[in-house]
Amino acid sequence: MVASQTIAHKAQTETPVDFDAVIIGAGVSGLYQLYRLRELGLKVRVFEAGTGIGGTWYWNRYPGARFDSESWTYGYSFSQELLDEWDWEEHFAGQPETERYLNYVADKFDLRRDIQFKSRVAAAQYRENTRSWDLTLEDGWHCTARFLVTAVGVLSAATLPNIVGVKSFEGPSFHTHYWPKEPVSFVGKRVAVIGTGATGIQTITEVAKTVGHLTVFQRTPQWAAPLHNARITQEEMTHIRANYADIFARCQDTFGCFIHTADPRSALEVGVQEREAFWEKLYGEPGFGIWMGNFRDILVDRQANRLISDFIARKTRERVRDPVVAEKLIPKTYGFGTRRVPLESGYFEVYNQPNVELVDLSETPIERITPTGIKTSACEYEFDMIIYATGFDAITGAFDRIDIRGVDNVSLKDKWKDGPQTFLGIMVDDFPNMLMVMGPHAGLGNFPRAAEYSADWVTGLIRFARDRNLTRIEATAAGCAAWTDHVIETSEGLLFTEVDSWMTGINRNVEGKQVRRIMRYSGGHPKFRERCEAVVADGYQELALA
Ligand code: N01
Repeated sequence: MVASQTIAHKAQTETPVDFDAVIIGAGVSGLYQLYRLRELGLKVRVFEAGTGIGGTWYWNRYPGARFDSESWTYGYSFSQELLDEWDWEEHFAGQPETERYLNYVADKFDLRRDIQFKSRVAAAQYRENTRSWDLTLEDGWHCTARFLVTAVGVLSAATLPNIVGVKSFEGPSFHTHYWPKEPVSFVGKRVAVIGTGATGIQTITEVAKTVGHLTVFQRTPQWAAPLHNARITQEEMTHIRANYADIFARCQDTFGCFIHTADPRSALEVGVQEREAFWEKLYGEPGFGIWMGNFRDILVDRQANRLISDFIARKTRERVRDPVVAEKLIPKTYGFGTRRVPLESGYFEVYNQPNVELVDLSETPIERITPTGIKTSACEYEFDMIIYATGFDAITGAFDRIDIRGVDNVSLKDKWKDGPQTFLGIMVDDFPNMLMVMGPHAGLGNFPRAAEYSADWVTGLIRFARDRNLTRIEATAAGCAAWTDHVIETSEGLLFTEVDSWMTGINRNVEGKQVRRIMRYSGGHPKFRERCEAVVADGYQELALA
């Protein structure tokens, strides 16, 4: 009986598939995943909604877009040749430079020939009889693949605000994520920006340089700190290149794969003068040191968090001339670092400009968007342009937008309606042969560092299956439950879990995303890798393989 079942199944799995693997997304993780799976000799197709390479760095071409990770920690580490060839221009590269870099990578490794652009995946259905996935694109195009690898990004499902009349404005309006490729001029224009997250802060700072008049609509202020970007000199690049091995090794050792390591001291155990001097130093240094390289307890201990919050508040007050405006810009409902800290380049000084106005929506909420502008509870504003920097349906949003169905037609969106359940953030029970690169419950941080690891792990598993003629890989329900519990456990005691933000799954513009959920692994990347390696060392026995 068992033998004949096996033979019958073999025949079914011999039904030809169009591709060994389909990857959704040609961003940082999708490109690298393609490179790796091709190395295995697999027939791979990448579906990409955009017309070009880059994912995040293809779409987010809004003014001022740049990353907050040091460029030289952000590039791929897998190819010595690539490291030798590519010179970063800035310590924190802007969107054009990063997009150029990813295009360079795609060309160097001849990746484009397996990428199908303008191809948004609308549905993916697992077929048990063939142990494969049926993929349908938005335009109805259809194909089959043994493995479905999602590389859809963490912040890729942009959301407009759920404000009445949002479509009624008659002038140009843009969501920052869908910024046009053509230059947009703000000169002499009355421009509104809604949203003051990391994107809003970058946009506002850049728009303010040339705008006629800028009005910023702020619902929640942000704790932001200086980026201190600079160009990279030839000598610096030579030094960076000589030290790449150390740089990447150091990133591997840190919690979020950044170059910054937490200081082992408690903020409460050092004297006031020493603490202030340390914070002054961090505030004056480039990058995320103030967040990731700070005393070990600022993100877990309320008193330590209060102290660093007071320090940053003082800095903000020093930089904003009008004390009333300064107070509006200082968060009062959550502490420093419990939301993702935006790094800024002159953001607070923007509010010293006579042509910039801050509207605090907690005092005067927006009632509607009108054909000519924005109406708050206090007055009606007229604008030539509205910019929505209103963020994303983060982490699970890009999955929700695809109708993904597994065994017995179970819908992934339904399965995750109360929060994601995964095994290692890579697999989900009931969804055999679906592998997620940087899915929910993966650790966040310096994205390419974590994505490279994730794609390597996925590649290892596919190689293992291929070498043993296994055609069905699935996480067990028990494995998913245990990992999900562990992810929740690792978040306990971290102050960020008490705060509404995209990191806790909140998006007030999206139905069903109003309740905080644990969306990411908070045990740090070294521990994450340790757990993943244990699964490999054990011959993947924790998975159901057939
Ligand atoms: O999105 P956000 P983002 N009415 O969700 C407001 C990464 N990133 O695109 O806070 C009025 O942070 C909303 O208000 P509130 C980075 O990880 C990286 O800015 O919900 N306002 C908030 O102010 C970042 O954290 C980099 O009360 C509304 C803003 O819109 C992540 O992307 C650069 C509203 C959304 O902020 C997301 O950042 C940029 C409404 N109806 C971004 N709806 C680099 O390193 C929303 N808001 C590179």
